[in-house]
Amino acid sequence: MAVSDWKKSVVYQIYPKSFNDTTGNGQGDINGIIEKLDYLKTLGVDYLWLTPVYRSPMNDNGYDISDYYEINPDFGTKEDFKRLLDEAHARGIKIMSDIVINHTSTEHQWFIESRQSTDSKYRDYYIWKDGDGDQPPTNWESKFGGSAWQKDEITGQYYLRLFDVTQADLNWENDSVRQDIFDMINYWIDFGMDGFRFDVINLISKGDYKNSDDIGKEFYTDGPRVHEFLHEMNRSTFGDKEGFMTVGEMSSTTLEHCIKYTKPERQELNSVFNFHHLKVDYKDGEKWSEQPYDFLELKKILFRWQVGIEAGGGWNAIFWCNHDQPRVVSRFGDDTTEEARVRSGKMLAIALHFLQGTPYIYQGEEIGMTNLYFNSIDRYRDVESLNAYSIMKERGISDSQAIRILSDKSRDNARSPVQWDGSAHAGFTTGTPWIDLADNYQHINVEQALADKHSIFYTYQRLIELRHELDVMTYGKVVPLLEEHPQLFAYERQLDEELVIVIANFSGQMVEAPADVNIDGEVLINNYDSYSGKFEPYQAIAVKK
Ligand code: TEU
Repeated sequence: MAVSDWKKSVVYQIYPKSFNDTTGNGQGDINGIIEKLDYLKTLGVDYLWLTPVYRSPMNDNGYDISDYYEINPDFGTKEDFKRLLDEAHARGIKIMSDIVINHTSTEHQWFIESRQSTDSKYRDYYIWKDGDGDQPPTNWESKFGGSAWQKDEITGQYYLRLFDVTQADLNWENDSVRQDIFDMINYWIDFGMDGFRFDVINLISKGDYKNSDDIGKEFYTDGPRVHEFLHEMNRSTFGDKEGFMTVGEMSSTTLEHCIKYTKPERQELNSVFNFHHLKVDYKDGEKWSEQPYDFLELKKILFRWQVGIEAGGGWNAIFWCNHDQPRVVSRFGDDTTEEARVRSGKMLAIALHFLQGTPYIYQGEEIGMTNLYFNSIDRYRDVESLNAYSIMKERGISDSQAIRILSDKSRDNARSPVQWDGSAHAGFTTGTPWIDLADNYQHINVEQALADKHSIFYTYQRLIELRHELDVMTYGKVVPLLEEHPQLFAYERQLDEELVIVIANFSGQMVEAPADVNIDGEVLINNYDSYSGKFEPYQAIAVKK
């Protein structure tokens, strides 16, 4: 059942390169997505978000765009994309595309012209500065490691690149840059898109270019003109399109800013991703560390955002996984036995999907795909992981420790091919996949999941149905429960007379039911057949009072 209210929708994220290959070249393509639309319809999702499929040298797998108006031939053609839209729409599924406008590839025509001379018409499309003596203009660091400034030999100036050296930051202060971007967005709206995901959109407004005590974040995160720029973008592009879905990816943002980004009357965006809850396994803020996750901190952060966004009149996106994150069942669940994987996979789904905001499911999450446990650096493909590996080695971390850290944290964990069946390469390709698969595809795959009515897949399917049916899941107030409990994650949703209670045991042990929580009522979902009065390992239950 498709829903007309965007707030009741559930989004499924597709990483096309790893979704389904129809040509045998080892990389997924747009036709591969079309082939699986019936599967996605069975799951019941309302929107698909595709990570970038535009022309790109693929140094950052498409987040380095060299032509916003063309489709990367590795993925197919514009006609294929048009057919995807039509075929999806015929099934009541809408499509969101990814808009990457903080930076372009250095192979984009604007940058090629920009770097030629300080007089180029496009010079001011990017951020060029003189060095400080023989040092870069400031001490800012790239999010992918190294200085955030790259010296260019042609003019001797440096350009800013917050990500890879081949991803140059655009200069949003320039009116022509904004106009060209808005024209491009309007082109894709006219093409038939139903929504957009905006990449690192809270980094577009740079403030002062000064040395930082940190890596520079404070000068460009939620920068001085960001709300003005987003409002202008909204007014110049999608703002008046009824039901158009927009989500902004916000790097290191704050609750206060996210309320502003999403409060409808401010006319900026519909919803936001923030990542604070996914840093609970960073040691002192360092991603590339070995650190068990902090459960109490996870709850604290999620609830702070749940309650805060609602009180401020904003809107959240809720998610465990995306193409930049390790697999959640390996991270906050337990993939060490088949029983634990299935139980904890379902538990994580239930714990998340009753929260407030728009739920996102990342490809493969619905069948409980796991991390990859690659044992050598040659198996990694991701630019961030490869840079992190070199930096760890330079810092004297041993090879085995660096590999252990990557196997927990690398973005490649999310980027291996979707496991469709137990045949060669999990049915993803007839050729050689661009990245290795997890070894477990013979028993963890879509074919198996569909055949087993107790699989994780059917938990996701049921959760989507419930969200469509029960207003309380969308509009209910969130009331955190048992905030200090070391194993249970619990909350209520309340809407008028309706009350739903959700309790999830994040541990692999039996947990006594706390005296102050009563879960009598109509069981909406339970990942065990019954409830004994105690919570079984990874048990999760939602009841309606
Ligand atoms: O990611 C934004 C971002 O900040 C990432 O660096 C993320 O925090 C990191 O991968 C986690 O360690 C977006 C895209 O989702 C990502 O795939 C791109 O590489 C990045 O922007 C640059 O476009």
